[in-house]
Amino acid sequence: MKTRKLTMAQAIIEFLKNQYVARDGQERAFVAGCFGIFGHGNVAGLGQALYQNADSFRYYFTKNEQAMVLTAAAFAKMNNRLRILACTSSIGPGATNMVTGAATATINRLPVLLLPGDIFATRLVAPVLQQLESEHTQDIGVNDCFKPVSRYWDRINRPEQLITALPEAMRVLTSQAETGAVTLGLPQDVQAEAFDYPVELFEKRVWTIPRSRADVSLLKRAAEWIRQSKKPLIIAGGGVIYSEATEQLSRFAQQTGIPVAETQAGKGSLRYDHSQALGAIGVTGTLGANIIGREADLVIAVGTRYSDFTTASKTAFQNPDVRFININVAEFDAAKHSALSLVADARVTLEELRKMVEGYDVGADYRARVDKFRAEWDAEVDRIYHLGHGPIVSQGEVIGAINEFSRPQDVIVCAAGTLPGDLHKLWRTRDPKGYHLEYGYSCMGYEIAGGLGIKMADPQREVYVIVGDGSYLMMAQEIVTSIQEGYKLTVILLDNHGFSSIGGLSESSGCGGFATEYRYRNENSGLLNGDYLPINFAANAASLGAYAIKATDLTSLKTALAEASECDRTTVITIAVDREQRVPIYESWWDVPVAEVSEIESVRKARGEYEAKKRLECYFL
Ligand SMILES: Cc1ncc(C[n+]2csc(CCOP(=O)(O)OP(=O)(O)O)c2C)c(N)n1
Ligand SMILES: [Mg+2]
Repeated sequence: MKTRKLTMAQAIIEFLKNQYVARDGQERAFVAGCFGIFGHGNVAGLGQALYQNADSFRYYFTKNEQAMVLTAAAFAKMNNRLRILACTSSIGPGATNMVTGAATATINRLPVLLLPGDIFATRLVAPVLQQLESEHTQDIGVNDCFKPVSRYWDRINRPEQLITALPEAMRVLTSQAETGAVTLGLPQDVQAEAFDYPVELFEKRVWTIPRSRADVSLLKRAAEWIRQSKKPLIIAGGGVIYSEATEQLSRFAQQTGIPVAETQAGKGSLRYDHSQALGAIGVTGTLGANIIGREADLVIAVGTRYSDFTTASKTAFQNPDVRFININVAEFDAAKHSALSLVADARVTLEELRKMVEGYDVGADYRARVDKFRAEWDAEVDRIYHLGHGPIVSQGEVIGAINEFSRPQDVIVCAAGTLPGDLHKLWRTRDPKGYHLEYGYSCMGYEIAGGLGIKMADPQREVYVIVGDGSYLMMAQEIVTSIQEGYKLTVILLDNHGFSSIGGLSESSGCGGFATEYRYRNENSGLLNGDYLPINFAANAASLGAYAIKATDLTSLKTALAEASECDRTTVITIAVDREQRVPIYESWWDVPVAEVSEIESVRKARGEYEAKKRLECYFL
């Protein structure tokens, strides 16, 4: 057997450089490089291997370990999961900082490869700096925290364990059904140990991404169900976009007349002005999608995991005879709602089904109804885009100004607060990759870190990061990395003195917006209801190296957007928005339990309303 003597860390990098994926005959290198922060747990091992490979495998110096995983997740999402970044950290806090990023990736079904350092396998020098000790075992450490948030987890206690671990890691990372965070804990001593690895481990390997077809008899039954349906609805999830099935979906919808509603991850599956596009569905859905969903006798869900925002906490589908057909690469998701499960790729399945239902049409009345909803929604978006609210502008107007300024191929990115809901309803998407919401984990701090990953994936597009003041305060430091690497972002920061979203939720559950505003502590009341804190966001962004602009109204916002598009480095535009001017909910509901007993009258009232809505939740057995 021919072998190559490498350290365990060198072997990992050598292996990663030679991994490729192919789909539809198109081949590409899978791992685009490695993000990291060095500490004693990785600098001499993996750090040495990265240093040695710096010309052929790019290393990026991030500023926070959680952020780098979010950047990697966004990069994978933008690449439709066909290209990833690895992330390395030291042991201890560097590693556990990545846990939130791992959860974000796994929940959103996005591949990231995490390489945290780990405690000494030899154990003699324990406890090493930052080691978690246990009285009952020496076989535990903080990297065990990654187990529930990883789709594959391993600890490489001997260098030769890589020979079986690395192919497993790749299998999961490239699996469209199983993908998520893959974590390999790398003990700091083993990273530096050499082994005679078989040369085959480092040969070019191409992982084919299949387009799996559905079971033929189930497909026939699905076609029958479609033919029998009078009020069908398609729900397009992220799987439509990952599978690059948007054209097939468009054809299917046009041919049959079946309207299409979109989840957060699925938004962009159709252009906003497509004849069958009803826009967003669920808690943050449009009126048309929510009414059609409520009455639907057949829901064809493509590539969605049916989050509570999509199902309006299981209240969205009220037709007692409603049936579900789920097209999904993951058996787990395909089985939800007792559906007819088509465990298959969206693109091939939509095309096969379309041919099988030729001649079927929803009928003129249903088509007309969809047209009417679409026209009404267009008018509603126009109304909100041009509300004329003052003196402080509304969030909807800011969204409108960005949408009207941006080019179709540009990307809007967001993750948490009131913005995701407003964007889901209002953003007019003109490109399948133009709308990037991390709404699986809704992780505050994803916005700027994620924006960086998007820009790295496709530098030709302008990336508009729209971020609340709360989320900005949680994690803005990747502005520095964006400037370091020359990946320009346009960040629009909406200042509403704290948490409009959770503040609103607090009010509607009877808690009066308690502790959701950035205010001084009031010495008399003892509460945080003094004056607003004087936070200067523009100065903060400028101090990180960004070009900062303070906009005060829509006119200055538009001028700032134009200025930002001319600027070659990351630009942060700040604008105050009226936290009380909210975009309405369009006949939907979200289950947030209200206290069953309370001394406060507003809570008791909220509980009464809560119980009435709760009764609408369905089991779909
Ligand atoms: C890391 C993290 N912590 C807490 C939350 C819960 N949460 C959701 S939205 C929100 C407030 C967001 O504030 P901001 O970004 O200013 O947006 P706004 O609500 O004002 O629109 C919080 C705390 C979260 N999603 N992520
Ligand atoms: Mg805010």
